[in-house]
Amino acid sequence: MESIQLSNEQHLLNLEHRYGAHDYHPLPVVLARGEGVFLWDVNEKKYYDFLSAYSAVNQGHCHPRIIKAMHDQSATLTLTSRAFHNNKLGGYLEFTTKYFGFESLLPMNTGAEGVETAIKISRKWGHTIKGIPEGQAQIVVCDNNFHGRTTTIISFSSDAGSRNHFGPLTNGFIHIPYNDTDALEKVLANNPNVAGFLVEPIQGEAGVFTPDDDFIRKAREICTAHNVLLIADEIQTGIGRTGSLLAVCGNCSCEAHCERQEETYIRPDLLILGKALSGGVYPVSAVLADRAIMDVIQPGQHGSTFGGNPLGSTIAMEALTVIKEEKLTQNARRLGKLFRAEMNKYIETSNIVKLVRGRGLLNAIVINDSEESETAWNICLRFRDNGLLAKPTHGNIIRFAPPLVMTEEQLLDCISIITTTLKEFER
Ligand code: IF1
Repeated sequence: MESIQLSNEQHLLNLEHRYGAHDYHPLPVVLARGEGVFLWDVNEKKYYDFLSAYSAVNQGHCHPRIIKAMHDQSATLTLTSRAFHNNKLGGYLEFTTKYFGFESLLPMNTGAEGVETAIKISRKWGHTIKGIPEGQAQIVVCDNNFHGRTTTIISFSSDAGSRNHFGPLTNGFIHIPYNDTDALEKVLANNPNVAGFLVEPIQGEAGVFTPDDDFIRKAREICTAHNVLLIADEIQTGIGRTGSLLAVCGNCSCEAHCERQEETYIRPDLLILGKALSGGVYPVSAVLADRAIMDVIQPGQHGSTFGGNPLGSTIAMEALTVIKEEKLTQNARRLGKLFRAEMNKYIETSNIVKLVRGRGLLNAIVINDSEESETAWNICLRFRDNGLLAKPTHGNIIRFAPPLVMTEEQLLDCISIITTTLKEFER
């Protein structure tokens, strides 16, 4: 039986290679089933998922409540387009705007569509409300950002691989170093045509760079002082991942699951959500803003075929309810502290890991080798052999982002797998 299963796995890999665009270099594993924090490959080998589909599966794979919501709605009505109203969108809009504390929501599908939507809203606000000369609106972005892969978004990417040969690039973006509010102040003080500042509260793809604790608060103050929109891309960091409902909440102390009773809550002008907004079950993204900003968009000026469909609306409401009712944000905060504490104990005696960093259950380790080395990749191959799936972000950095439903016992088991595997690479 073993030989037939192996050929099945190789057959599936061959199909991908032969018929698919080669736009990824996946870890060599073919997955067939997921439940909670676990994945199984085509040979029924079981793994802990330590990537969560890049933080889209915060609620765990195939969460029964979300699957039931999807199943029931998918047998009733999936899509009407926005040419007509449907009976789920209104409830979703009310539920989600109140959940995050904004007056309105523009529903889209992928994260990149959410970012593009926020760019369009900010530019139009700049031209029609702030009074920036038509076509001159600028948006400030950070070096080493990741906001998606459309041609406008890669126009302001620092990553040559994401940007090269895709020109002509979209103009209107000004780069500053990440975590540098002096640079932000300087640009905004000297350029009246800036409409917005687009920022990840923690830079995920760049290698889980956590900025200074007061970075977002200072950015909020500077944007307010210069009448510039603060645009928070929480597609990867949001919805409980960092131990706060939103990473812009910072290290607030409200254990009441971020009901934002804390004055520390830093409120962006535009909030972009995606990924775990649907629990990884269906593409759902959203841009939230108050009316004074959102209403620059009038009928016929923006939208999408699937945006706001009854199936996605239903799924997203259940996915958000699961986060709150199962207290997954608090779990992420508690287990994240445990993870970094245990990893730091190991690092004290390790010569293969330089450091661990992150917030909540969005963490990364930096491998003590050059960015060009294969060490991080080889470590992830051995993690796979030992029953845990993770993948390097850039070069020598490995991101660790398990589903937020993980238990302490499971996390300690994963830490054992991680440290035992890393010891194989000790010099
Ligand atoms: C890939 C990275 C992560 C995101 C933030 C917007 C988007 C993403 C902060 C766009 C998407 C995904 C895209 C996926 C891999 C993954 C990724 F490695 F690309 F950079 F997570 F870090 N803002 N991130 O993280 O959302 O359009 O994909 O729904 O493109 O390889 P999307």
